[in-house]
Amino acid sequence: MTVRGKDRYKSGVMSYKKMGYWEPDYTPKDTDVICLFRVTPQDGVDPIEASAAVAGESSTATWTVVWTDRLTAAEKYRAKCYRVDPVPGAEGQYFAYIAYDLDLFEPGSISNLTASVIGNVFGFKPLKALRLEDMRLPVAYVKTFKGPPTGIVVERERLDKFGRPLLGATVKPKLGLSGRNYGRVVYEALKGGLDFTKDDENINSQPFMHWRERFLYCMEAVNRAQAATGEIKGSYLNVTAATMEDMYERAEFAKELGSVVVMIDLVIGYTAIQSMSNWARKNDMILHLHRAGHSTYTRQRSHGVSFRVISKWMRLAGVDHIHAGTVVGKLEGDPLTTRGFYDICREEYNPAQLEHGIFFDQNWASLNKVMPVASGGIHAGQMHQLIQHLGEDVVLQFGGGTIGHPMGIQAGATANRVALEAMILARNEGRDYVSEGPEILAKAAASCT
Ligand code: CAP
Ligand code: MG
Repeated sequence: MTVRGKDRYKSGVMSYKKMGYWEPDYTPKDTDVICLFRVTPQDGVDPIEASAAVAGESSTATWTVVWTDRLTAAEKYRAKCYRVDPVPGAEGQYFAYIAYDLDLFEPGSISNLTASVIGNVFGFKPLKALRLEDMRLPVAYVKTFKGPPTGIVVERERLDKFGRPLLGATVKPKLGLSGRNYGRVVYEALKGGLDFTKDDENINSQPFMHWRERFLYCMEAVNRAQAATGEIKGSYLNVTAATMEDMYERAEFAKELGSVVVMIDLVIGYTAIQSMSNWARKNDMILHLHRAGHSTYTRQRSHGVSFRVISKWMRLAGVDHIHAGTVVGKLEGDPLTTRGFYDICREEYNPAQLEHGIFFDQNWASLNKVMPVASGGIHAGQMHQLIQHLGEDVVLQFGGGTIGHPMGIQAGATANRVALEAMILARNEGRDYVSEGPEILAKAAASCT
């Protein structure tokens, strides 16, 4: 009888356990990369066999034993699943801990890392679903990456802005404005009190506004707003394009015009992100990353990749800003899990902290810190909650919440700045700014009219 597909794993004809990918006595070395997967095996498939299969297929194995295994140090190169626990409260799901020897990965390459750990396992037949929940990156591996080119400390120094979150706005509507009208939005928002304006994820070079027009009008607006306010201002110029050559050309032009920041979208891919990070480092530029597309694989609880893992990859790859959620606002996000994302961006060391979704201690080995960015349906009326949940080292970005203000764009920007400063003052005075928030905001609003 021929045993096919997932039945091979049920029947024991095929066993990754027997091939050596299940090692319950293994103690991970300090230099091992560790992945925590949430495994949902097909009905009837042994969870340990399913987890061993993930270890096998994400390292050295294929569906059958091959003669050439004997020509390698197979023992060392096999990933080792060393622990499988049922997920509390989620029937049929298991947490599988898998350790990978450091030599399985090219130093300093997110593309290489991901081609292994999320390479082919997500479509594997014996699994109903698979999610990469967290990773422990050993210091030896962290040290092979350059990390954020600027970092939070130097960004604040360059901008001369301290002691409060930074404020931004995404220009709206996302698409359709001409260069001149786009520049007007940028000027009003910056003059009204914001630190940054931002191109949206999908604005590149369209017939209604080519990229050079956008850059020229934005930088004219930045320069005028700087002159009018005496503050340093920036506009994230999105250099996302079809090719690296185009992206470099756009980034060079942004630099020539005096911009302090350029922006890329996550959809450009890991290699492109690392290349742009190198460019930003050489050119003293802040690199803003918009996480466009992430929810296609981060949102489902049982399948895909957690955003905490993407945040770790992006700190290694080297971005200075990353969109990391808001808790309040129009997009989904739980306060404790979001806090975990922010901790990954901003701490030197993350202790394992299950309530924030962090499973492993993580030493960042002095890599610069990433400034998290909150955006998505937020507005000045939530300022107390935003500071409570997201802290001080964050960019709060109000697109609709600036440009949709009933009294105009400049008034919207001023409302955000006044609300922020009132709340920071209350916090610094030791007041309970969260419970007094609405009252503080009402007084601040009255002072504007
Ligand atoms: C926000 C936004 C941002 C998302 C990104 C939008 O606009 O411009 O791209 O917030 O989400 O297109 O929805 P508003 P995230 O400020 O007007 O809501 O930061 O979660 O990646
Ligand atoms: Mg957007």
